[in-house]
Amino acid sequence: MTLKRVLSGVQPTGDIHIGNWLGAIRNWVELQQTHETFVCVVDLHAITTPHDPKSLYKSSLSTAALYIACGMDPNKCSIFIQSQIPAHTELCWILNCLTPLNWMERMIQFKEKAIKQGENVSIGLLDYPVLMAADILLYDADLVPVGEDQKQHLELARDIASQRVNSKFGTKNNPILRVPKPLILKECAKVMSLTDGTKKMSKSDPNENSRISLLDHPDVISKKIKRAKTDSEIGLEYGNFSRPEADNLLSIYSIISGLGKEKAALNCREMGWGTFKPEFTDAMINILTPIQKQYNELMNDKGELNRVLEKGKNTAQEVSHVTLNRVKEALGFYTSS
Ligand code: AQP
Repeated sequence: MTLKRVLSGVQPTGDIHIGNWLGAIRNWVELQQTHETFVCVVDLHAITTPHDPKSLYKSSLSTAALYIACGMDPNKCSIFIQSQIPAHTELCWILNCLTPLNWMERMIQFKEKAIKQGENVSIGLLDYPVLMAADILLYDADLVPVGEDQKQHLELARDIASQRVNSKFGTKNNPILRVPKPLILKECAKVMSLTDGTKKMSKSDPNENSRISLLDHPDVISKKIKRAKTDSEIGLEYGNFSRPEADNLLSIYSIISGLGKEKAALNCREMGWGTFKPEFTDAMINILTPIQKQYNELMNDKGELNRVLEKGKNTAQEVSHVTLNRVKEALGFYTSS
């Protein structure tokens, strides 16, 4: 029996934070046991906003090392750097020519990021979701584990595959592209900022205190949690819209403490913030310490990391080549045998 495929990735645009981890990477670790899993460092996406070449290089390796440190096993999955596989940009161009412009102008993330960039907004930023569609469709992914913020982009990838490629160039019994499904966790699908519980935790937030990065030193973690926004009520609870910080911190705590949703709620029902915050800090440091240890080992042995990325690249190349050729043949491109 062939295993179902999974594809996902994170942009090397800064330090990976607990939102990226709880909303996406945590999911991959489970899925690699039962699925053929491809995880990439989406560096081509990282240049859709202004970037520094030195940081991109460092962050690409560091992101791959963090995947492994978070539990991705190179013997069970393929880990690779997106820009090493030219098929991503080639399929992106083909899909660009099939995707209506007004589909792209509706994308919420584009609108939000474009406002921040003003006059300098690039075509690449508008095109980001088509490149993301190419990333996914190249690997015939059945499932794409992402955070809530990427749901709209996933829907776009599904529409491009079904309405713009399969229905125009394929047949019902012989579709050209597999139509992927999003996999969004119920818990922590959208981790919110520590300084504003109504805003998504994000790498690009200029306020460092808004996020906990996976590589933050314990002292920094402790300081950020001390400064995290709270309210004047006693006891933490889920789902009270007037208390977004309580919902956010309790949701994170339920996972990092290992207690689960109900037990965490029961334990913290009557807890004041002064008792909760030190417990939250301990749980966070406990869960991040082994990740940081393995990350440091990998970064001190780049040979091993390079071997993993080379192996991932080879597998990704083989798989993506097959899909790209299938698309090109269906669209009438000359392909030598
Ligand atoms: N706050 C979040 N909660 C849950 N999941 C999240 N993800 C991102 N932020 C949260 C998920 O992490 C994966 C990788 O995201 P990305 O790096 O490709 O881009 P992003 O969604 O734009 O993440 P950031 O941190 O907000 O980066 P910047 O600030 O650079 O844009 C995705 O699966 C995403 O859903």
